[in-house]
Amino acid sequence: MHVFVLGGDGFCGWPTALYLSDRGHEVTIVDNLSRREIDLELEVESLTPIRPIGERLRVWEQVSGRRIGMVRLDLATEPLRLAALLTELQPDAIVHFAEQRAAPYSMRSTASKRYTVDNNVRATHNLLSALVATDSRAALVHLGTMGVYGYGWSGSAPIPEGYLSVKVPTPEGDLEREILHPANAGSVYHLTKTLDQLMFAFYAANDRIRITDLHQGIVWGTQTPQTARDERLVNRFDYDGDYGTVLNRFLMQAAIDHPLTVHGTGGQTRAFIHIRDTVRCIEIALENPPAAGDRPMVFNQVTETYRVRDLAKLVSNLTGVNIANLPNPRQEAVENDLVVRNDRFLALGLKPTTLSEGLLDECTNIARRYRSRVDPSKIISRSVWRSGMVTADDLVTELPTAPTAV
Ligand code: NAD
Ligand code: USQ
Repeated sequence: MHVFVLGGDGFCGWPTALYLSDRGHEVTIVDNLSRREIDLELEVESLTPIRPIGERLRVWEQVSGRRIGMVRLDLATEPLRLAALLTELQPDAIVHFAEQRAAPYSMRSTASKRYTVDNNVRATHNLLSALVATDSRAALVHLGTMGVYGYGWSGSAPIPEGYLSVKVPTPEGDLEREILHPANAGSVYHLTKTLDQLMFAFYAANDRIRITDLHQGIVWGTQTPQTARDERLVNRFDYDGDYGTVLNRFLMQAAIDHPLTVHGTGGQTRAFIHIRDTVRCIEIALENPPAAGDRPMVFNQVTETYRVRDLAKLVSNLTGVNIANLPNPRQEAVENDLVVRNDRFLALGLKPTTLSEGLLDECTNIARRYRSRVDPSKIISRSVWRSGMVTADDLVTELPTAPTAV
């Protein structure tokens, strides 16, 4: 297949592009490199030293003998270029990662709220309308999020894969219907993903576009077999208070002996998936598109659920680092249960990579290796959901010296 990977320079997109290329697909990355610009704005860098995209692609060609195309294009503001690209290259499939994906960044300021909505909603709609305008036959796989369902809305009832069976009372008796699961966004970022869902429902019904929406949990880990082939192919590792996600942050914090930054009591339960499973799930989704005319197919792209405080205990027990309970900068349920169905990926052959000491170690080792790149002043999350919410002071102001090797 010729696959477009939109957002292919990012944390999930880069390893996916390499994996698909390694599996023999022709891959074209489309990315406006906005994520690298946000690093500059936040004055923070990936813990791992990611190389410029041109160098990444040259190295991949050297080590694999396979070429990946790259088009620098803003999906949100360049719909005509996008349409021209679809006409010229006629992709068989498109994987859409290209959105502003950090909930804290989306709540940081009025400008970042507007940017997140403008970027994400326009990118998705420009893509859908360009597919129609160019009569493209490409199947679309989009990265959505578990956060569209919200946390705690259905108590301990398992969250279905996208659609909920309901009974609609009518004078003639109940009508059985399947509706999109009610949207319960917990941030402006998550809100954009719920809007994406409505656009998908419309374009699948009206224009018969084949759409798969992957409701992904929090991705952890950093390397895949492909990104590990050469240091210059290393994947991103975000650790800062806006873009760093909880488990990777804990692993990085353990590597520099920084107390683990649990928000509140850590009673929040979330769904997780390792980056190696992310790339495999994308492949499975590409191989199993819905038929034209079908409603969007939804998969829950998760392998495990954990409570934040249990993750902190696990990392603390493994590494001896302390746990700090900090004021929570987010407006979210203090405690929630989470049971998620993921039968579809399992049925299609996913063998889940579960959280194991080995993998936690591998990730902590990467964090240890690049520990000198950590800026401790970027660790505490300071983007608050409502003005006036209290945030913690820095727990560490200087990077502790590295333990001497024996
Ligand atoms: P990322 O920020 O690392 O990568 C996103 C990429 O998209 C970046 O390279 C960025 O430059 C590009 N991009 C953004 N807006 C664009 C635009 N308008 N035009 C062209 N390119 C644009 O994010 P990620 O962690 O790789 O996440 C990828 C997708 O997966 C996102 O849609 C995110 O919502 C979803 N997701 C991520 C996680 C996670 O834990 N990282 C979990 C669930 C879902
Ligand atoms: N948390 C802490 N301490 C930290 C960081 C986070 O306790 O140092 C808590 C947060 O308060 C939250 C939970 O951990 O309750 C998860 O936070 P996160 O930053 O790891 O994840 P989240 O904001 O939900 O966003 C991430 C990705 C996003 C994706 C989402 C999947 O950035 O792109 O959509 O995970 S999901 O959570 O399933 O919606």
